[in-house]
Amino acid sequence: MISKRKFMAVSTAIFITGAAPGFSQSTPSLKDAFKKDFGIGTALNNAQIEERDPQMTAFIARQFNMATPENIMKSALIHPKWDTYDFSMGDKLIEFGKKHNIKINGHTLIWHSQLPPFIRGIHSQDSIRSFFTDHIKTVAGHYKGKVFSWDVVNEALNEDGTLRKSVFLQYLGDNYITDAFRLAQEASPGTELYYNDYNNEQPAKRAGCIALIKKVKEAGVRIDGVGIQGHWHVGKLPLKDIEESIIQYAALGMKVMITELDIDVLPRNFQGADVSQRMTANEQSNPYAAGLPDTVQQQLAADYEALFNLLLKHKDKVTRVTFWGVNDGNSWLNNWPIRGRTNYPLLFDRANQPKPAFEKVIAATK
Ligand code: 9MR
Repeated sequence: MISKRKFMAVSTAIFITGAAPGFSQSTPSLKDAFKKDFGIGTALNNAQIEERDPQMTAFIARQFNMATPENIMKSALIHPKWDTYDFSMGDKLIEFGKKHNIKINGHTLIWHSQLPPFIRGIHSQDSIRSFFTDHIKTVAGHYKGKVFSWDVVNEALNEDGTLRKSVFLQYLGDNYITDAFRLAQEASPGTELYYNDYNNEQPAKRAGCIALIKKVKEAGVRIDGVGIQGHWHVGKLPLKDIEESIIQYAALGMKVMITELDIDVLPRNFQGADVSQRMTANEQSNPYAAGLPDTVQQQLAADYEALFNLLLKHKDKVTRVTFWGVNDGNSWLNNWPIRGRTNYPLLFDRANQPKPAFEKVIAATK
């Protein structure tokens, strides 16, 4: 018989090598470790929502208590034609959430990107207004009482804090954000309503975000929280800006969330997550295809540790931290801003084994 001490030694060795099959059974659970602090979420892709791999399903259910659909609720997919909505995948996600005790954050009602193709043929204010109103009423109405929260408006700001010249701003004017929150509230009164963006921890964009929140509130319309997406780069986490933003957003009565967390380890010449921005591949652009060097692995772990220490310091204001993908293999950063690279931005490797960053994040709770 194996003694308890020996068992601990063996499992610690396995933890370090991360090689044992089935090891995930003894991996600590993020959602449990942070139970008293904030919710722990992940983005889910189609295969995960459809439970194509039972081990993946069990892993998700063990690690996370909140989830955001990575793509399936975006307007291009859920509202493919003027009069046609497709709720099939979204409904599966709701079932997934119920079955595994995972709260769903709807993503997203109003976004300038991933719009249905028919929008390009519309050039009248009335038609854009009808699309906007029907879309919010129908989608938020369909998921009334089923999603915990909505990212009502996503990425409406430019880097300098001004409003992005989206189709909505162009045709509906600068009250469209307030209108979106009002419509969402009417269609789904019990649901938390958020504004979500990347780089909105940066001072200029943060100021724009604060102005946006104030404008909605001053119109007497409900807004419950703000999502800082958190697409950051290894060795360059803007911790001071993040802290300042948490404090300032919370001072407006907002719940603060990190909604799409990942830490890019590959070369990049700009910050943020504008999906229309791309880079051209060259010989240096995919340096870690054969594995992540230990120095970068340790830097990634140190970044995650510092970030979670900061988030725990402000756990009275931070309500959720959502990773943008379950494991490194799922991450959009393998294909953006250059397709087909090998990135390592999350806490679990391609086999769902915990990385050193995971250990640091769990240790931060102790
Ligand atoms: O991760 C998503 C990726 O699969 C899509 O191709 C991409 C295209 O729109 O959107 C990604 O998710 C984005 C999120 O919806 C909003 N913030 C930035 C995210 C990363 O681009």
